[in-house]
Amino acid sequence: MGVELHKDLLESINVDVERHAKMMGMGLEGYKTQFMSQPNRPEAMEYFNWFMSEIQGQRIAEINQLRSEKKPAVGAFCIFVPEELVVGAGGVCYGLCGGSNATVTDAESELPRNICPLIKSAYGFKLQRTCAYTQSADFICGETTCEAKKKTWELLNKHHPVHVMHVPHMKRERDLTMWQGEVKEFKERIESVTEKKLTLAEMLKGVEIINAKRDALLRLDALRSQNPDVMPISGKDALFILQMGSMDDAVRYTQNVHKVCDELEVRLQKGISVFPKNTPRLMVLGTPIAIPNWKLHTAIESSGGCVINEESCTGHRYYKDNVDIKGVTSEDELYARLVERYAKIDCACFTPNTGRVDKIVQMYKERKADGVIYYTLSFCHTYNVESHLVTKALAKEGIPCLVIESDYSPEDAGQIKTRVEAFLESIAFKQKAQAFANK
Ligand code: BJ8
Repeated sequence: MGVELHKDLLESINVDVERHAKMMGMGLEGYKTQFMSQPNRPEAMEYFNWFMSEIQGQRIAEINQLRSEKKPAVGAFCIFVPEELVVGAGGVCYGLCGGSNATVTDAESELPRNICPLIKSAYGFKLQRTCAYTQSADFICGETTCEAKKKTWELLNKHHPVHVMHVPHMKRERDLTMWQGEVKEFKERIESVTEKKLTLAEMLKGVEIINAKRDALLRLDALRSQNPDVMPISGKDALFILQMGSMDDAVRYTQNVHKVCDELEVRLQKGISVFPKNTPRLMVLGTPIAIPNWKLHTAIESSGGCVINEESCTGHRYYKDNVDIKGVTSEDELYARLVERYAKIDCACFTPNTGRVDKIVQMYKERKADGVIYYTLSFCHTYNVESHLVTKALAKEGIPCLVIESDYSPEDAGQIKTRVEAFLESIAFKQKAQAFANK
C-alpha cells in the first residue's frame, strides 16, 4: 500500500505516521465494504480504486515533487478558491480532509462543540497531523463564507499558514469589484511561493485545464441521469469520482472521467443498468459531502433507491459553470471573468440566493427525478435556514422531499436508513397510484 512506501516522505512533512496509517486503513476498509462490493461496476472505476489506494501515498509524493520544483500546493475547503490560478502556476489546489468523525474529538479541545462537523473534522486533522494534504500545503486558503469558518481561520493560522480570501455575501456591483481585488491578492500569495510572476498566459492555461475538468463532469452528470430506465453507474461511484476531483491531478483526472463516460455511453446503448427499472431516482441537495462521508448515499442505495445527481459543491454546483476567457487580453479582464463565473455559485452564504430554488426545480424536471433529499450538516445555519425556502418551493411543485440533518458520527446511520426507506416507500406508493390513475 502507498502509505508504507512513502513513510519517509510522510515523516518529513510531519505526519503522525502511525496514526495516519491507522486512519488510512479504516478509510480503505470502508471503501472496500461500501464500494468494491457493488455489483456490475463500470470497469473504468479501476482507476479510481487505484487512486483511493494511493490517495495518501503516491499522490502525496506527486504533490511534494511539485513543491520541490517551487510549484505551489494550496489546500482549500471551498469551491470559491480559484484553483485555475494555482494550476496555472504549475501547482495543485486540493480539498483538505474534512469528512471524518475520527478527528472531531481532538478539534473540540480548541473549537466549540456546536459548530459544523466539516470544520471540526478538518481542524482535528491538523491537530492530529493525520492528513498528508494539509501537511503538504504551502498555505491553506480559507474563505469567509460562514461565521464558523471565518473565525476558525484565526485559530488554524496558529498551526498552519492560512490565507483568508474574503468572499462577499451579496452580489452587488461593489461586492464583485471587491471580490476581484481578493482574486488578485490570492494570485500574489501564489507568487510568494513560486517567487516569480504568474503570467496572463499561465493563468489562461490554468483556466483551460479546469474548464476541461468541469466539462468532463458535466458529461458524467448527463450520462448518469438522462435515461429514467437505465442508471449506468451507482450514485455512490459517481459521488466518489466527484470527491476525487478535488484531490487528483486535473489533467489525469479529466482523462479518467472521460474513460468512465465512454463506458457509460456504451452501457446506455446496451441498456446496462446497475439498478432495476423503476428504482426511485433521487437528487441530493445541500451541503458538501467530503470523503469519507458516504453515509447518505449508502443509506439510499442500500434501501432500494439510487442517487442520480448532487446539487452540492461535491456535485453540480462545482461543475455547472465555466470561466469564459474569450477575448481576454489583460489580467484585470481575467479577474473580472473569474469573478463573473464564481459569482454564479449559488451557495446559501449569499443573500438573497433565489436562483438556487429555480435551478433545483429545473434540474429535477430535466432529470425526471422521483424525489429529493435536502441534506445539511448539523449547525450549518445558512443551508439549514435556506431549507425552508427550498422545501416550500418544492412542495408547490409537488416534488417529494425529505430533509436530513446529520453530522459525521455513525450513530444516526440506522435512523437515517429508516427515514429514507419510509420516503422511498411513499414515492413508490405515489408512482403506483399515478399509474393506476393513468389507466
Ligand atoms: S460554496 S457550500 S464549499 S461555503 S463550513 S457553509 S457546511 S457551516 S461548506 Fe461550502 Fe463553499 Fe458554500 Fe460550497 Fe455550512 Fe459547514 Fe460553513 Fe460549509
